[in-house]
Amino acid sequence: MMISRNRKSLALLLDPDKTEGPALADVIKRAVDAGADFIFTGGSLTFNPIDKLVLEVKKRCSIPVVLFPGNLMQITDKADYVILPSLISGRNPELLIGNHVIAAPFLKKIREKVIPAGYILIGRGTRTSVEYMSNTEPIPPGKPDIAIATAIAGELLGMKLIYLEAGSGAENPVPARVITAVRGSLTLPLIVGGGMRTATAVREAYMAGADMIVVGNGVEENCTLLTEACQVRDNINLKRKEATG
Ligand code: 1GP
Repeated sequence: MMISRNRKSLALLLDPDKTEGPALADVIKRAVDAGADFIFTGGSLTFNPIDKLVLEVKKRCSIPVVLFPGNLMQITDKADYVILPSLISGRNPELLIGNHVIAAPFLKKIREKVIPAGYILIGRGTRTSVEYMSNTEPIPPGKPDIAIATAIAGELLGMKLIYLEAGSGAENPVPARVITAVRGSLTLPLIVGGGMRTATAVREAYMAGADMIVVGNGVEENCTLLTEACQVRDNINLKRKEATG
């Protein structure tokens, strides 16, 4: 499994529509220098073939590439892993099962790469692209019980991880109390992303229980975020190792 509850990890999200040419080379170099564990690719819109970005990243570094498809146009067999998200916080049947049925014959050929994930949106201010494009309501941030019940349902349905999402570019990240509540109710690994722009936000999310953190927009806005986030990850992993002997 690409993600574990025993070790914190950090992923950089590359939006395929924003990243080309020298900017791509630069951000990949920063990811390598910082020691990012994974590079996620995917986004709300599709201007370029996702294969092109995946192959470009793989040409430039050995960081495992994880496909995180925003829609059916973003399916490829070139990534190392493919997250198959079901938007279980929403009630849009296409994002719960419809798109999965369409993609299934293709995904069957790369079955060993596919990781079914319960994808849970938490509302964090202004409506995000993922809320609008998915045509779903996020879970209100003040309702951790609903987030917990949704995550447990995902685990019982056989998902292999839960992804708590504030939405790319969200005004605020998922609140720490929601992360803690969800993590404590699960045996699955927990990914948290959306709206993390500072090392402090990354630390808070890890300390609250995130096993993997995904950063995207924050890396574009703050060129030291990737390095700082990886340092936070390493410090927590080191302390945990020392504590467990
Ligand atoms: C999106 O959680 C990720 O799935 C990243 O969000 O771009 O806000 O960091 P940001």
